[in-house]
Amino acid sequence: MADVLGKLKGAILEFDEDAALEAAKEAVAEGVDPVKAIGALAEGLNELGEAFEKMEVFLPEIMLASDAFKAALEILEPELKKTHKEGEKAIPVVIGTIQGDVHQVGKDMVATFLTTAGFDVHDLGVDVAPSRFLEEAKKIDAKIIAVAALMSTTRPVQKDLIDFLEAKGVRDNYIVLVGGGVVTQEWADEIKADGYGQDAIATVEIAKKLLHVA
Ligand code: B12
Repeated sequence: MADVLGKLKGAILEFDEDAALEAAKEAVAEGVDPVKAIGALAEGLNELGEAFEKMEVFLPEIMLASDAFKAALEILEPELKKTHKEGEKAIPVVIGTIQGDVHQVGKDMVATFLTTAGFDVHDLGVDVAPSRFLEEAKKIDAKIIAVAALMSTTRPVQKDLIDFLEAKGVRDNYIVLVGGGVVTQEWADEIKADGYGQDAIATVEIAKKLLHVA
């Protein structure tokens, strides 16, 4: 198993979509835990992020690696969903990456894990305006609004969303969860978010805890 996990991570580090697809198929064939397999992909992308910071790799390579990640995730998702328990009432969640920010991969991972855990996830994609979050939340009668921000320039827009909900008099109708690379528990506390998810698994746990369904 360690070998397949290494291949998944390696494929991302080499921004090789074909290799990522092969490794994902191998992981499925070998019955590797999909959570571990997706974790290996994420580890690769985060390591590449560190290399990007040191200017050892550049944006085009990061884009290729993200595409490889998404392609492999598609293969692994059905395996993850097999662990989903039927019969639970699906709690509606709206998720998206905040306005000005096009980072998608981590938010997609969170959406996948929440879906697998039995939530009814409505993914608004990336670059989502605060008003759009509220519009969708009202439409589907969401219990949770989950908002990603990956950059220090877009993190403040998470606060704008909370302020917007407050101004509209609907703040208490929703559990607001924040996450993404630049987000911390301190930031979540500062902007009075209801919860912070450090990663996809932690987000599922905090969502269930706040809904008292854990
Ligand atoms: C991949 C990537 C890109 C890809 C995104 C492709 C895509 N479709 O997603 C591309 C190449 C497009 C890109 C573009 C840019 N990027 Co970029 N990118 C990254 C990189 C390398 C990895 C992010 C990633 O996917 N990580 C893997 C996932 C699995 O991890 P994650 O996102 O953190 O998600 C986990 C948790 O955070 C959490 N989580 C995530 N979302 C949510 C949501 C909720 C609700 C919750 C509870 C939890 C949660 O769970 C996830 C799973 O465990 C990061 C480096 C880094 N260290 O983050 C830079 C990084 C985020 N990018 C950065 C920058 C600056 C940019 C650009 C401005 C670059 C440029 N000069 O053009 C543009 C931004 C354009 C824009 N307007 O948004 C900076 C931000 C710096 C800062 N602090 O502000 C970073 C940190 C790199 C750096 N050190 O300089 N980028």
